[in-house]
Amino acid sequence: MNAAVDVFKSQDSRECRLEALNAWVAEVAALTQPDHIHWCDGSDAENAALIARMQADGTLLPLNHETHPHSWLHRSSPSDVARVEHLTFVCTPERDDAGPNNHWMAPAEAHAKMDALFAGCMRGRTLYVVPYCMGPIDSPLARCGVEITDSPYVVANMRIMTRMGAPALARIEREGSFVKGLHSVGELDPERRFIMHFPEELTIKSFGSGYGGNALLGKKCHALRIASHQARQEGWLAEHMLIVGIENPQGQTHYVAAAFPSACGKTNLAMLIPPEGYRQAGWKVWTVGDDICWMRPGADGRLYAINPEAGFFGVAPGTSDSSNPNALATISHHTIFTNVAVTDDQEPWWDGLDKRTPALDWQGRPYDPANGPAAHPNSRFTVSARQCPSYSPRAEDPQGVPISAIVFGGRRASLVPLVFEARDWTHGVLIGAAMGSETTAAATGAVGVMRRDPMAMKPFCGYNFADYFAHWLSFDQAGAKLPKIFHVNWFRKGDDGKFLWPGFGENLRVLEWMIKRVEGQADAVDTPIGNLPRADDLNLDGVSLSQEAGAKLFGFDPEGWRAEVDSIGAYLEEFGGRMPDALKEEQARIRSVLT
Ligand code: GTP
Ligand code: SPV
Ligand code: MN
Repeated sequence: MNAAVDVFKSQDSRECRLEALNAWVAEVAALTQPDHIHWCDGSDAENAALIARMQADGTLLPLNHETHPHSWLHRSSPSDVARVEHLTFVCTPERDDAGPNNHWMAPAEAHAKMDALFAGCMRGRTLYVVPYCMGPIDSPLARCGVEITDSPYVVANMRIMTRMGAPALARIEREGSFVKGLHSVGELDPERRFIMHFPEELTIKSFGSGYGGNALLGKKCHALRIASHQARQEGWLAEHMLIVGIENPQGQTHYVAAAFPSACGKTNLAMLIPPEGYRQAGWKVWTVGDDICWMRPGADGRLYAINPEAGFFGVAPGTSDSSNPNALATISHHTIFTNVAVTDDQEPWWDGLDKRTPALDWQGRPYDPANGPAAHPNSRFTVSARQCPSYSPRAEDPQGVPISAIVFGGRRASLVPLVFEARDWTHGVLIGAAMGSETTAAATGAVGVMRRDPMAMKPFCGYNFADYFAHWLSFDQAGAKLPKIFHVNWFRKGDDGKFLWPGFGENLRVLEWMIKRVEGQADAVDTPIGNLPRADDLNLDGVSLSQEAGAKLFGFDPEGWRAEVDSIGAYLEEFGGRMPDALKEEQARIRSVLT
């Protein structure tokens, strides 16, 4: 512990070469009144000292070091276990610029509210200055930020999730600009909790939560809400998408970016293990990213994508040797687990992992099924992407990877078939804009309620969705070689309430069809909602589907779709005159051929 204290105290007075950053740190310190200020360099020694500090005060609990070396359990406050969309605001000067898709507050009012919460909140605490880079440190697509936080847990997670420390600070000093994120756990009081974004000021203020997307400000706050605003100004896209490389037996790799809402299968698809027959034939799958994708057109007209993150903050429940062996291998060491259960020999455990019964639940109580699931449904692991066995050799390519296909998808128990293809870019943007999905435990609130979640960005778009759709449409220019756009639904259910499609590794069968469509080698049927495969356009060798399943997964129900397309039309209308005509016309065109 003494060593830990020394590491922190020795850096109390350190500053950087960028006056704007020194001035901001000084201003925040004057407001929050910390006992110490520590500039994070990201070193191993610093991390070891932080972990020692957190072990000493119980923030991190040791796990079984034989089965899970260098891994820890963190139990968050039971009222702080997910993103809080109702407390998340986009504070643009004009309300309409945030759009009906965001909660809005006037910037001056929001600053005053937040600064009142921050006043004196770090007394008795250390203020950590966390410089980070989103994206490979030498990538022109990467962008930097600095998070000020009083949570060592946040620092430890940011070190895994971003390129954190000295190299990021050096880039910030060189570039002179950075996104400012101010965070305090406060008292973890849900009544005194707000996540505020000021896109014009490239500023984030987050108070009262220590959890995931509320607190690791590089992730959803910077890399999506602020970055989507920057991307619109600068001509690129910041998306809630995984990036995966699919290598065919001929050794060609196509990269696919896929937007699914929170807890709808991004991490799983990014780490997919091919079914046995595919493995034998030579198919390989390469993980580039599992949650966020930044893309922009390259000189050849294609979209090039980077993963701005360096780690995975993945959903634990359901992760098993059969569903996602790559994830399980990734998290076998050097992992922080949050809100999982533990077995009697201190191994982390969650529902769906295996047949064992845990000793303690996520709150540290003796496990009792009457209290609900042992691990919180939104319990997570934080782990470096480099530990993933399928981590792509191109994952850190500063120029990014070329995207061949964009996939949208959600949890739709009924109506929506397994896969269909957009006719063209505008149709694809409409398909993304019309995405619907049942809500999950990744955010507080009711679970299983169908809502529109365009491009999986409902909680994350930092500006008016109507302008966002217009921005998407603007990529369709002369010379552009845009990816094909598809929609998938792994979550269609039968009359018995069970999933009809086996999912997980078997999803490669659907990806293969997409890639063949991109290459012009697979057939589809032209329907009003897009191009649908027949069951025999997919390789289904070794999959047994009932007749009901086949009919629902590959069928198209005109009556159901008429109602759906009407509902999409009504949704577009909610944005009034700002909604691009091209999308409204596309909706009307589809509706007209559905009669
Ligand atoms: P966030 O990190 O919240 O953005 O989530 P995510 O989109 O990465 O979701 P993830 O891959 O962690 O999956 C969430 C849940 O969906 C887990 O319980 C998975 O087991 C389940 N899931 C993922 N893929 C499939 C699939 O193909 N079929 C079915 N039935 N379930 C799936
Ligand atoms: C999500 O909710 O989409 C996540 C987890 O990836 S969080 O970091 O909390 O946003
Ligand atoms: Mn996510």
